[in-house]
Amino acid sequence: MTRPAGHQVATACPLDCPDSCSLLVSLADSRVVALDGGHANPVTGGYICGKVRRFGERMYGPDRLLRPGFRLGPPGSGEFRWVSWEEALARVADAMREARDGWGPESVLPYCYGGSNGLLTQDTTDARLFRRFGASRLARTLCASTTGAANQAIYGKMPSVTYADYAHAKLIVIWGANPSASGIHLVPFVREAQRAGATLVVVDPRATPLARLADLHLALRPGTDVAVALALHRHLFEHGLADEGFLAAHATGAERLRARAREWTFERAASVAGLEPGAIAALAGMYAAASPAVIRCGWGLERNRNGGNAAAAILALPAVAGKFGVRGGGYTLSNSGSWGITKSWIGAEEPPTRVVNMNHLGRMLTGQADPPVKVLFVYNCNPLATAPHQNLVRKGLERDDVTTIVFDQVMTDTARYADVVLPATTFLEQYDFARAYGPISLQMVRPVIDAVGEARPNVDVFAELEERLGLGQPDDPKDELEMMLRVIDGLPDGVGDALRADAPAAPPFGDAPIQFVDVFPRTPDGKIHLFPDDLDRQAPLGLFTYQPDPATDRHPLALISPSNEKAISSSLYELVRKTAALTIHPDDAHTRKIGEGDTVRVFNDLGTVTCHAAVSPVVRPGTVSLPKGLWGRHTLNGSTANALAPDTLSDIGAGACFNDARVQVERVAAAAESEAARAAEPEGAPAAVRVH
Ligand SMILES: Nc1nc2c(c(=O)[nH]1)N[C@H]1C(S)=C(S)[C@@H](COP(=O)(O)OP(=O)(O)OC[C@H]3O[C@@H](n4cnc5c(=O)[nH]c(N)nc54)[C@H](O)[C@@H]3O)O[C@H]1N2
Ligand SMILES: Nc1nc2c(c(=O)[nH]1)N[C@H]1C(S)=C(S)[C@@H](COP(=O)(O)OP(=O)(O)OC[C@H]3O[C@@H](n4cnc5c(=O)[nH]c(N)nc54)[C@H](O)[C@@H]3O)O[C@H]1N2
Ligand code: SF4
Ligand SMILES: [Mo]
Repeated sequence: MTRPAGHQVATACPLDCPDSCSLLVSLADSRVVALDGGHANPVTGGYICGKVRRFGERMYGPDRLLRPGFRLGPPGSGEFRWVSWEEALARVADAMREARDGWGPESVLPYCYGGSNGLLTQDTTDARLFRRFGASRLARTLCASTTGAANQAIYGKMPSVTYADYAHAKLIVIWGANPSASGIHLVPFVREAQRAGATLVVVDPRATPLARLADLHLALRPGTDVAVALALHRHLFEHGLADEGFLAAHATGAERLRARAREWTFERAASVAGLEPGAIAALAGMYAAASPAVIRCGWGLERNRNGGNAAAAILALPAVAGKFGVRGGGYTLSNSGSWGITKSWIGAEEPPTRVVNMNHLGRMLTGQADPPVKVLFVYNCNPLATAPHQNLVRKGLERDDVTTIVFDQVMTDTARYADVVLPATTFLEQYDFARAYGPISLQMVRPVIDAVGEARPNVDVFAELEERLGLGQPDDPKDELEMMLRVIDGLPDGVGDALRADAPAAPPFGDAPIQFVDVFPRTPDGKIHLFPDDLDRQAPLGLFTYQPDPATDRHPLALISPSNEKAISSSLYELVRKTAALTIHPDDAHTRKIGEGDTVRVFNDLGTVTCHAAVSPVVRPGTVSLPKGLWGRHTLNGSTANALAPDTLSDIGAGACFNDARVQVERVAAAAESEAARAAEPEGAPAAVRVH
């Protein structure tokens, strides 16, 4: 491989991806010219994804925010007058003060999510500022709230099987996850297990790359996983295949789970899920027989009305079937909790202010909130592209009596609506800590170049705002470096020492724990809770229940919007220039006279997306798919899947329901005409920012 001249610097990738790769960044003339995989985190194995290889294009690209700005044109215009940080922060502080004086501090709503998943760029000086100010609190529910609630209640988020141990499994079930896009370093271990004779099962409405390599693919209807999982439980319990000894010693609630599973015969589950009963029976037989057997529980299955029950029923399987206690046996969900990090470094108590579910941003901005939102402070997030009910969010962002601040690295769809934009550094220009949530690894992220333009790190900007608002305290860490040291001091014993010595840090149980050998449930009594009362109370119909498919004659198709290999949520999608396509099964396309490449209208009562069609049996009939994280520029009408996604909440954990949309699809123009439409589009992005 030829490498560009110059030298390489080691760092790590803190983006919201489970893998947290070790990186080697090649520099020439103090500019990033290439990114590649390192070996410090062994799972990285010297290679990284294609999208982060392109990170330099994002850093130096035309969408990069270089200076603070005040919006000139109407909301959404993206026209800004560039100002100094002094002017910008003075205006932000004034807006926050005015909101507090007129409406109370809860009229300020901070809004942040996965932008940078590191430990420094979120929940440090930002949290300190908003807590001391008394702003509204945000329930971070766009992702993992549903699976997280189930995992917390059942296992206390026990650390789970890490990637390398998949090589030891005899049966691998990939359930509602697509690691070929969303966590690529798992795939080689799955392949290694297959080569050693392991059986692979994929449960997914789409024929993902791994589904195509699987021994069994259950292409179920979205939102029906709970039915399939309960049918597996029924089989285990009714045929003497449940590990009664293990359950008696380590679990509570098995009888109540068994009672709820009783009605879920293979036939009933199959009719709900749109599968053959024999396919579910085949999985049941394989799962009961194989050990080590591991389930990779993903996040695709959580984003619907039944997502919490689905996650709970799936997570309960290894307990009931007795799959723990061996290397390569058990389950994998997020491993971010492995470290037991308490974020003691925030240095301010959380006030008892109102909690806003981030899925309800549109409602908060357009409804009768009391107090109303007067300042919306968006950072680490691009809600116009990533929150549900996009049209309501857009309407909210159009309000002229709210000061919207967007602190980001690039001119996102959301930033175009901001009154004030603030330019943020990327992970190649700032310190951070990259905490993996697939593998168990924690690494230092170092600035490898100076900040581009006038971009500044989150830690510094929030600390300065705190000073301006008179909320600073003498021993506060005031900048990135001070905060970084405070974070290192606040990490569990030994972890900080390893990071200081520039060594990979591991928790006391190592980076490849065996469940029920090295790690145990972190519930108060150390047991598995198969039927937590709290979950039973939360779920509208109770725990281990199924709420029927909401499809109607008007909107008969289920729309899902999973992650794809080109972006991390909406981040890096700006580098993609093509119009997006809706994937639709040939049967559904045929009845609608839709051909490959046609322009189609995808719609429901919440919105409409106009884009191209990709006719393919990759999705099951009755299900259509659009990528998650698209920008307005990727469709023909500026709306994305999020315009069709309801802002209803999942059954458990009040999580997002992106995969619970029901839509109709119509042909608008044939492929030839849509070619013409494509040609008429400006090449690349619309001129995003006009400089004055
Ligand atoms: N339709 C649909 N929508 C979805 C999903 C889905 O499945 N379908 N999935 C959801 C999921 S899983 C998630 S996690 C969310 C993610 O949704 P978001 O949290 O909105 O994540 P991103 O789209 O990556 O946007 C993050 C933004 O933060 C900025 N950023 C990154 N680092 C920093 C930093 O250090 N400082 C500052 N100030 N800004 C920074 C980036 O430039 C980027 O614009 O999207 C959800 N949206
Ligand atoms: N390249 C890339 N990597 C990413 C991300 C990204 O956007 N791009 N996002 C990151 C983030 S924030 C997250 S949370 C993770 C998410 O990573 P994953 O867990 O892989 O989640 P998704 O990609 O949302 O969906 C995974 C699969 O679930 C399927 N699915 C949809 N609905 C259902 C259902 O009802 N049941 C079942 N069984 N399957 C269903 C989809 O078809 C898809 O193949 O990936 C992270 N990694
Ligand atoms: S996005 Fe994921 S796969 Fe890509 S470099 Fe970052 S951690 Fe690695
Ligand atoms: Mo996510």
